[in-house]
Amino acid sequence: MNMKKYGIIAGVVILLIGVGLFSMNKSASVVPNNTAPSISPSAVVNEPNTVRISNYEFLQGKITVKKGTTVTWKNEDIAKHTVTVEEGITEGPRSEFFGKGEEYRYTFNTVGNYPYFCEPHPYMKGSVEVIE
Ligand SMILES: [Cu+2]
Repeated sequence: MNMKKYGIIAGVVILLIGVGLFSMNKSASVVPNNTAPSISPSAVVNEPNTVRISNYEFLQGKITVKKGTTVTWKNEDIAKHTVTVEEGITEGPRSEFFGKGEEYRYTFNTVGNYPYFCEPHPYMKGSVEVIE
């Protein structure tokens, strides 16, 4: 190798380092500077003994209430849902289909655990634990 070749190689290496540093700077400047607070779902204030149904989910999936408490399920989805107690449990919530903005209420008068699901979407599950 002669000195000219070394010079070209050195030039290419310097060029590559330069490109590398440039792209590093570029990616660093892409860091979002938008720090405006976004409203997270948990920021929504929940009424007591209320289960919100949103995005095919019982948001307060497990709740514990005292005997005699009326629980309200609020559907915020466009899809219609039900609140249906698991098979084999004689008491418990058994709603009709209810749609967006509609509610279903059930009063729990017996101590126990009440797992429930949504009839058209059985993967939607929740439970109410009723204590003395
Ligand atoms: Cu459903």
